[in-house]
Amino acid sequence: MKLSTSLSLILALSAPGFAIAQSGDMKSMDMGKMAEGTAPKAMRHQATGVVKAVDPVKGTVTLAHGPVKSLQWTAMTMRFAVKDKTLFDQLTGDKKVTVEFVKQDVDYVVTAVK
Ligand SMILES: [Cu+2]
Repeated sequence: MKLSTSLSLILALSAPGFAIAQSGDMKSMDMGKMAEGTAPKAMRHQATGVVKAVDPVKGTVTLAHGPVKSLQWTAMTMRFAVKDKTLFDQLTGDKKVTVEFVKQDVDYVVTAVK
């Protein structure tokens, strides 16, 4: 009797804890701030490269960038999404830039231009 009581107590205590951990994980996908510094998803990367093309309407920039160690990328030319339209002020053709970017779902999103 005593054993089954403590068992159900353990179950009752651990079940909600599990649910909280799960919803916390879900939230970190939307709220990058909460996961910042802990989850790889929220990690900021930096790349230096030359602006090859910009599409402010679609909100994308094509960069010929050098190696990105944090992602084990070699140099390549690729398209990034651009988080804020005001960043296009600094993203002009053939300009050499250093950008900060994060992975967001399947996209790499530029969050800052230096
Ligand atoms: Cu790349």
